[in-house]
Amino acid sequence: MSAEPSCFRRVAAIHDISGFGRCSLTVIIPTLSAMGVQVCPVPTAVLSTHTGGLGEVVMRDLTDYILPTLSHYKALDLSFDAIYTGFLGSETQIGHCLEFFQAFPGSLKVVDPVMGDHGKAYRTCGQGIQDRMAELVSAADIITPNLTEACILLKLKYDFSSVTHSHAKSMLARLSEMGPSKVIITGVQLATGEMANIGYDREAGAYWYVPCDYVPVSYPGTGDIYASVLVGSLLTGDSLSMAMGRATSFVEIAIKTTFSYGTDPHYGVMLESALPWLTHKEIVKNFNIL
Ligand code: PXL
Repeated sequence: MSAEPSCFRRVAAIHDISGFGRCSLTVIIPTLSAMGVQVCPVPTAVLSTHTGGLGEVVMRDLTDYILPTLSHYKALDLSFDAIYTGFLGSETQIGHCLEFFQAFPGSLKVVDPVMGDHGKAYRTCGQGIQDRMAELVSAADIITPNLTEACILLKLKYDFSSVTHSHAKSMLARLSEMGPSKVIITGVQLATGEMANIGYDREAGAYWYVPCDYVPVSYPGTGDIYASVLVGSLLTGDSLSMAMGRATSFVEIAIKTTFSYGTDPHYGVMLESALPWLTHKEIVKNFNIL
């Protein structure tokens, strides 16, 4: 049997799977698949729903699944174009992600340091996880924190309602100094009044921002969808700014579609109706120099 041609991309996705509420692996797998990228899920936990307000969650921890799975993949001599990590339930799981990174040094290492939102750390994310997440970030090539998570990583107090261009650039540069050569911060209210996703490519020496329309509702899972489109775009040839443009447009379409139906925000975005957009490969140029 021959290996698959190298133009076909493969990602190991180390995240939880939440059955209802459209976040983590339930949105990551379809998003990357629609972009032509194979996802090999490495579930860290199985939950009945996300933890964002749907009552008593049923959860089964899968920490002891991660390293034996890594051994199996090594025995099979598999390779991955990217290792992509997200919501992690414990410091031990973060250590296992570091082992995955070490086992596949040639893979793109993408860390979505899921720790909180709206200025607050998630209930499940104590100081131990926050410290260990900083270690995982140091080993990453690309990170995609939201503004809350960026503040946690930089040990900044989340007290600014808007961010000047120079402050935005300094946060991106300081996060990059921790290790990753590409840094995105999502959901930043710029001092110009625009809501934007901002990014820095250290190798290109370039700072970018992609404005997004404000919608007065927040949905779980949009960070997972954003990072998945970003990974899919980068793996299929986009530059960082193009990938940011594609990811922002797609999340915006999914959010606006969902908002137009007025559904319960806890149910997440109506990803299924937005997915066909991802199969178009049109050029994106909705990015600006920061
Ligand atoms: O989308 C991030 C996420 C992932 N996994 C679980 C979550 C959340 C956000 O709330 O609860 C279980």
